[in-house]
Amino acid sequence: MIPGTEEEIIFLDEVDSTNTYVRDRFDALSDLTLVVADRQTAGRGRLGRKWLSPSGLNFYGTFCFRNVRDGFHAGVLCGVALLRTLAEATPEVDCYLKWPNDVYVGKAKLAGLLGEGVLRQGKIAGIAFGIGVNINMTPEHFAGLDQRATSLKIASGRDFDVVFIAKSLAKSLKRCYINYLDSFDGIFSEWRRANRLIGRTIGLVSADGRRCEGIFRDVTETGELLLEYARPDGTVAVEAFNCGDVSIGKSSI
Ligand code: BT5
Repeated sequence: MIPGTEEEIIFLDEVDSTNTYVRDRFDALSDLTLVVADRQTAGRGRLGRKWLSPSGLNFYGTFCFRNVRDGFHAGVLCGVALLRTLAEATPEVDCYLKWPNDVYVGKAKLAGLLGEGVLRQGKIAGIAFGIGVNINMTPEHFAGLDQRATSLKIASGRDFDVVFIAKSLAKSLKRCYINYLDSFDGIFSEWRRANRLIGRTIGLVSADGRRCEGIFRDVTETGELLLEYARPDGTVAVEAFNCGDVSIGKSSI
């Protein structure tokens, strides 16, 4: 898609996963197309986890990226576009990014993002970047979930139009993308500032299952989390992690 033209959005009633839809039809989709579904029968998170995707309540959508540098850049674009959309729709709700790609309100998860590479002839041809935002869910919908979650409705006491949010997000993403074509720095700075846990004590479970607690020092320009922690011998280490699950320290938020 050429920046400046109308955003392309495909609305589906039901799909297994909008990420799968974009990956399967990648060759036929133009750049920055957004695929949105009313419900997903196999919505997924990272590492094979499930994403609750009931009908008529939430936003489930995936952007097709053909020309970004990598999944991290796509994540920065989607994270900033989503935060700008949320700030416009609900200025009273204080949202922030939790590394690598979640959106939180206080200590509860409002949205999750999932980027997946699309391979052609063994090479990454593009990125399918999925976003799930809890919009009109109520606390009963989260019963049984293994972590705290929230929705725009719970956080604000109001109902929202999911299609309106989808259209705003597509517009917002396009604006971010135009900035991105100019330079990555501005959009990266905005993304970094939104990572509110920087400077605070966090727990981290790394991809290989190691558990560390320490201070979240910063994010690098390639998306790694820099964690400062004490080794068993008392010396201090600063290590870069490129994936993992962050938990919020008791007094961090
Ligand atoms: C994520 O994974 O947070 C990425 C979620 C991406 C979902 C979108 S929806 C559109 C697109 N199509 C897909 O199939 N996926 C994407 P992760 O960090 O692994 O978090 C998953 C965990 O979040 C689960 O194990 C639950 O604990 C929790 N969870 C599941 N559903 C939730 C929901 N609706 N709201 C909040 N937390 C949820």
